[in-house]
Amino acid sequence: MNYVNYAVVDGVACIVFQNPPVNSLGHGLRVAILQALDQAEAAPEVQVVVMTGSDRAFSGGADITEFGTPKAAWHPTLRDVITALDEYTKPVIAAIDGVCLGGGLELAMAAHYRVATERAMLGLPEVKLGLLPGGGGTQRLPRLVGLERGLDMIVNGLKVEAGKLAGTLLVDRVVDTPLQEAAIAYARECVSAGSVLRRTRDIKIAEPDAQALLQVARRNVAAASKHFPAPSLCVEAVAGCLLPFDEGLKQERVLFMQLMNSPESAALRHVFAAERAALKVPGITSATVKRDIRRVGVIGAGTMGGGISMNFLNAGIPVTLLEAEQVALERGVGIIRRNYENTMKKGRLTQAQVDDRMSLLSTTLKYDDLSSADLVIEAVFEDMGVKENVFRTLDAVLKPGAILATNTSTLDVNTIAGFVNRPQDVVGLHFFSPANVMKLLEIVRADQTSPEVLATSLALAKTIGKQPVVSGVCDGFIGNRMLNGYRAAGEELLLHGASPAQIDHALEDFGFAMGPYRMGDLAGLDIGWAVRKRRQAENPHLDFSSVADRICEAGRYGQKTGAGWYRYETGNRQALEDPVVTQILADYRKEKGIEPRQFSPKEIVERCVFGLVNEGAHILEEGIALRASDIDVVYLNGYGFPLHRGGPMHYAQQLGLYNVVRAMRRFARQSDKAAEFWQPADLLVQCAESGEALK
Ligand code: T1G
Repeated sequence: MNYVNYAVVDGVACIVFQNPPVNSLGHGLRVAILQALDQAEAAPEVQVVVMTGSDRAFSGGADITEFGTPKAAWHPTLRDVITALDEYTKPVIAAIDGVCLGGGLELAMAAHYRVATERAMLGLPEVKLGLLPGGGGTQRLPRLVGLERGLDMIVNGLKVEAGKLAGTLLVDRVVDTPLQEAAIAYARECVSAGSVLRRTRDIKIAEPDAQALLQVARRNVAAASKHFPAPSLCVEAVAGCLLPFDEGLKQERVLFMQLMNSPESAALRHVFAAERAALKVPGITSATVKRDIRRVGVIGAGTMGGGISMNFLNAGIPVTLLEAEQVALERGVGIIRRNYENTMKKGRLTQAQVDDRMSLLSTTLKYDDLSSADLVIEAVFEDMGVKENVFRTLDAVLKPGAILATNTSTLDVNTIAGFVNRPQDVVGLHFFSPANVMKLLEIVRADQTSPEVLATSLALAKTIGKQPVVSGVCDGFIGNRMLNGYRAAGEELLLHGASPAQIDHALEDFGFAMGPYRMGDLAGLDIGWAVRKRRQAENPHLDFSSVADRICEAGRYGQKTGAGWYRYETGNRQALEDPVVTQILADYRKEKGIEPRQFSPKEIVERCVFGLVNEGAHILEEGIALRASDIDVVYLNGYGFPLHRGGPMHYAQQLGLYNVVRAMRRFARQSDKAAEFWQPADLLVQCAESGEALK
């Protein structure tokens, strides 16, 4: 593969990177760049060099897929190429369009001058991968944009438009496209002006109050980055700017390697790859036809219907919202408007934007008004009879090729598809409440869902800013089904002696934003109670009883009733431990003949997380999820699993599946009725014994 295109035009050597899609600086491209630089330096006719990429990317940085493999250290490393630029004897200009990130910007900063298009995006986002710029970025960026701005960009991983960097030494000139022509013209100017080789490393940090700036940064960053070491180490690396340049580089290198080997960076790099892998679905290729979604219908103007509608209005897609009664429609539209106005009050929307979005919303009581919709999503009551009515009516009025989507979270999408004469156009689009905020979108592929409908749903997810994960059909799809495993593990802990507060504290220290019992009190315990009662009625031979029933039977539904697993003082949402609950649990254990015991926070976390992991392994075995990392994407984006842990399946593999299986077998020995609950999934046992990773 030709990683660069090299050409000399009137004394200007042009090196164009050719490593699509984003010119990531893998070994092949690094070799090619260095060879081209050497060739230009040795050519007497070359007076100046221009380096550039594509209009999409100067470079997206070091090749993330090389991390953790020998390739990352193959020479020439990125640092070798940058050192060569430092020692270069002819002017080098970096011509930037598209993204110029991470190692890509570090490469550009080692050039003597930089020109960029207005729209180019420059930044050092390594901190978002749990890293810090490891190619001299912590030493060069502050020299080019100033210490304070450099710190801010590095610690926060900011991407900044080149237009906003004009006037700094980072962007010597903002030019129009075609970029290469402008860059060559600029190069010629440099030559005729006899421009010096302005080496970034020779620029001095000018801020007299540098130490004070760093001290403030240390305090602010430490307070804001509880589970992540990278931001603080970014500050320490930048502090190296006050040392001689090569000393600063050495310090940067030590800190970079420390982060590269950290579990937090492994987790963040896993998530970066996982969120992109989730878009890859067998049978769907770039050739799969995607339908245009220009008009959307939403049925049900309740909380979910309103939130779902907002996603499309935000993307500029008109929505027709349908309800059975006018009063419900007006209430739903009012909620949507109030949501926008609240966002406007926070300064994140202008009045004009609110008006534009509301102007795209129309309402109706008649299904016929949906006949021109390209996609209709129902968010009506979770009852199969109601869904049947809706789908049979939609089947009668929608145009051929329209997509019929259900937002159901518990019902069988294959059954729903069976109500219509076009099951190939039926798909589940499971949004998470609040639907206009939560990023996760479970796309439920029913048996007859066509590849076109699936490909269209995946593309639509990206259009409305959602993170899609494709799920097969089962009770609870991926996320809610795993939640059952998590809850069952918690229930067993309560039964055997743990308190709601002990469980919540252990899981919140692990990194969950909220433990399951504070969460239950917030969401309302009566919702789960109703589902258990429905399931018990549908399956009398099974036991859906829960200690939570006793809490609900006492009229304790959570914050909404002032008491649930905890008690709440009027006007205060602080969860306070309640002796009434302690007594309910003690009575329940006595009834069950269970002698309560102590549980350490470590065992609480293991039981709840391994309960998740085991259910996840079953989901993988059954082909409901396409890959283990999809399960992580679901749990990180929809259920608050701590990001620095990388997701339940990644975390389990970091611990060692052998150790996970061994712990589960210990729990099974200690358990009674739930012994089958702790039976490790076959897939887990296979991987534990073979040492293979979950795929
Ligand atoms: N390395 C390898 N592959 C990359 C990549 C990278 N840096 N960036 C993107 N890709 C792949 C991505 O996986 C996907 O692959 C395809 O390109 C399109 O990406 C030493 C150590 C650049 C803004 O953190 O933020 O430099 O799915 O779907 O929405 O200091 O990708 O097609 O197979 O995201 O247009 C620092 C990470 C690295 C930038 C493009 N750089 N990338 O967004 O497309 S560490 C980053 C992004 C580093 C040095 C350090 C985005 C993007 P596939 P995409 P996009």
